[in-house]
Amino acid sequence: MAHVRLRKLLVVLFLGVIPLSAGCGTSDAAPATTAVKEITVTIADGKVTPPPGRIEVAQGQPVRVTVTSDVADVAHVHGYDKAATLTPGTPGEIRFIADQGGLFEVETHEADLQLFQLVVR
Ligand SMILES: [Cu+2]
Repeated sequence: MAHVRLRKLLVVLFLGVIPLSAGCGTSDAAPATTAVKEITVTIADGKVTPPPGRIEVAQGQPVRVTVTSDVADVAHVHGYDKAATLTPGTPGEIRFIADQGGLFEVETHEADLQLFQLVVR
């Protein structure tokens, strides 16, 4: 008797898992609880605003980095290896899901400025 019940329970659990894993393929249908972390940085006269510091996000959280520079440059998120070409005065955008934990430098390659450090935990 106990065996039969356990098997039924396992079947129910197994079926219950399927809809969750099927939803993983669509990255733009993020769960409603996972708000996009918006990070906005401005570069003017070689200065970064807000001043570079650590910005924490939750692992799995979608991140959108918007960088506006007064000179042409490339913004780069290390580890995730995502980059955006910056045209003077036009915001460049980098979007990704913070799915790897750790500390990642975000910088520009021409002016070699650190924009911030992304902490994913
Ligand atoms: Cu880089």
